[in-house]
Amino acid sequence: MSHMIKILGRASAINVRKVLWTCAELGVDYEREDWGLGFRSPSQPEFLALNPNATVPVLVDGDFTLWQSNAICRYLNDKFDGPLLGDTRQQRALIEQWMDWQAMELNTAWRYTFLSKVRQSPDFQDPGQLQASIASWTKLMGILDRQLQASGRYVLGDQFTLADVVMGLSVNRWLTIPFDKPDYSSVLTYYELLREREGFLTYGCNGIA
Ligand SMILES: N[C@@H](CCC(=O)N[C@@H](CS)C(=O)NCC(=O)O)C(=O)O
Repeated sequence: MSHMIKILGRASAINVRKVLWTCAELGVDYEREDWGLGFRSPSQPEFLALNPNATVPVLVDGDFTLWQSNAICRYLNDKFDGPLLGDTRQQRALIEQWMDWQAMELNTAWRYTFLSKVRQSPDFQDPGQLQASIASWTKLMGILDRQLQASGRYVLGDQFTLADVVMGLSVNRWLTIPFDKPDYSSVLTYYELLREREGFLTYGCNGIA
């Protein structure tokens, strides 16, 4: 019997929005349950049984469960034979390279700044650590700016891929948190390009968490 994919996670969360945007690009129907900040706690045993990290999103596809937003996006593209992971093994490897970079390098860099300036968490108000976070985030966005300048359109050229879904959310975060930033003109052009996509307007450039 066919069943509908279920996505667990509040729609305001940056990592949930990657998955919702991916579904929009692929035309996939799903049910969504609100879990996380302001909703049911992911620390409840029922949720921990699905994701021991107590984070959103989680995908449930029948008796199959998956966590880690980027892995979920790739799974959805594969399951629905989507066009978002390139046509060749090497294209896919490069898309995954940028997705991993986003998850590991970029996310790590902005975390302190986000918790300090957006969440205003008292535990993240050390000026030195804030400066270090801003400096490493800025350096990485410079790498992205140069990549976009070289590729000329999307992260990997003319084709929109999952690298753009995860990067689009990151660029939105970069632009929405106020502090002195270099004028990365290719990043700004890229943001305007993404804003031509319905899925980005709906899921990519809203919310802050
Ligand atoms: N690397 C994980 C990170 C997941 C994560 O940190 N999710 C945040 C929301 S973006 C979360 O669950 N926060 C706790 C909450 O909302 O209660 C992924 O990409 O799925």
